[in-house]
Amino acid sequence: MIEKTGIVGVIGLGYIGLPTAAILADHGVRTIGMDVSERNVAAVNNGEVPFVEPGLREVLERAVNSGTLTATTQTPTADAYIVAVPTPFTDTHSADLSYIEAAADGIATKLTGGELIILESTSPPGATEHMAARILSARPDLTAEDILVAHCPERVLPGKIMDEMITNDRIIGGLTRRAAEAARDLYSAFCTGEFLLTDARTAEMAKLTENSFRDVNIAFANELSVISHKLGIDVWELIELANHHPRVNILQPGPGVGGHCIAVDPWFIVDAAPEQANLIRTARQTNDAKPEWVLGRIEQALEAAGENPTVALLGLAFKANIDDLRESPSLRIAEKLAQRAPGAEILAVEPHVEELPRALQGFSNVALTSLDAALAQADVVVLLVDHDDFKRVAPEVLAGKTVIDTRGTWR
Ligand code: SAJ
Repeated sequence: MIEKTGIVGVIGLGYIGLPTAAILADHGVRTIGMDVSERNVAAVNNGEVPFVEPGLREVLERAVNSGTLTATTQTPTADAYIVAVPTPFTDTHSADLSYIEAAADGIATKLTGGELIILESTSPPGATEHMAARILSARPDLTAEDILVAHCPERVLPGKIMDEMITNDRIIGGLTRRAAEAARDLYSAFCTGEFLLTDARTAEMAKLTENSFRDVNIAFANELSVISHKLGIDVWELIELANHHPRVNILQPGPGVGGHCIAVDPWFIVDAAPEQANLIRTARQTNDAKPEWVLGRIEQALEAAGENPTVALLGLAFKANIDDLRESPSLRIAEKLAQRAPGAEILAVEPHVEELPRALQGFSNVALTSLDAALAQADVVVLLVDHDDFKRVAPEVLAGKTVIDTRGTWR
């Protein structure tokens, strides 16, 4: 990277881009964040975080107040760019690279030669090469040697981003060795983890592999839970026992897999190698089928409960102790139940949201209630998310009710 402006441009100020920009700036690097949303940009310039992430606000405020971080809706002129935009998947489960392409088009207009461009967005194999080719096709005056391009996938856990972004090891995949080294030098401004240099395709695949590993392991646990239910075995005891083996470490079953990472990323591998990725595809299908299996159990319980039963659904978020509803299996279960059981009164309990999520609005049989109110009225209680608030429910409160505990929280 050639030093001209001393500025790093972070493209996309979402769950990853904003913490990255704030941490870089907080470590003294002059940073300009770019986002297409004027509202987000205005919030950031006021030191406000447009989503929930512990510890981010303090760092952002410090960076904005010291003047090292500003936000804009225009691609800035910079020595280095970090692209952290969404890579959603299409209806056919292939990656939608349009946000990366838009970022590349914006960056291309600003280059003078010697810049470092890092793709952080989770991407299918080949996306970094695609981004570089797109930039160069917009700038025929530049050659591949004039820009340094690398893929450095983010691997931070929502809820722990501010710690993990600094302490996690970083995989750095350069299109060239020189690009990987330049990216390593940039991250060394704040990252205390180990730097693992490789090529861009391997780095892309490493990130997808980590999330697929988890998805396959959860699918195994979910399949075990369905088998155990059929055989009258407590799956949580079963897994606990098996995990005493020194080389066995099975994850936990649940109502399905949610969020924008583990429920999405394995499909990028399937899309890249459809003939070969059979286990990974089957794991995705197994986890995606779990909400329907839980629904079947709830429907059976409601039938047994008689006329106009009341059911409490505890938790709508995609996992414990967060407010994130993206790809949430619990929300999907609530929505389908609202459609399929119009005679039942559904009491949804989600302590981390203020109002009924949009997907559930418009159903006259669904209300958002407190935990106590739901437990007082329900004939059937379904635990969908293992929020700490739910762990404290006393067994006496559940006596006489049909309980479906999809997380093994009340065992
Ligand atoms: N889940 C289970 N059983 C388990 C563990 C998780 O059913 O034993 C479910 C959760 O309830 C949730 C889903 O899986 O619905 C995903 O939750 P998670 O905590 O496993 O992961 P995410 O999606 O919050 O974050 C993952 C992390 N990846 C890995 O741990 C390999 C994180 O480090 C990544 O940075 C993130 O994906 C990402 O952005 O890709």
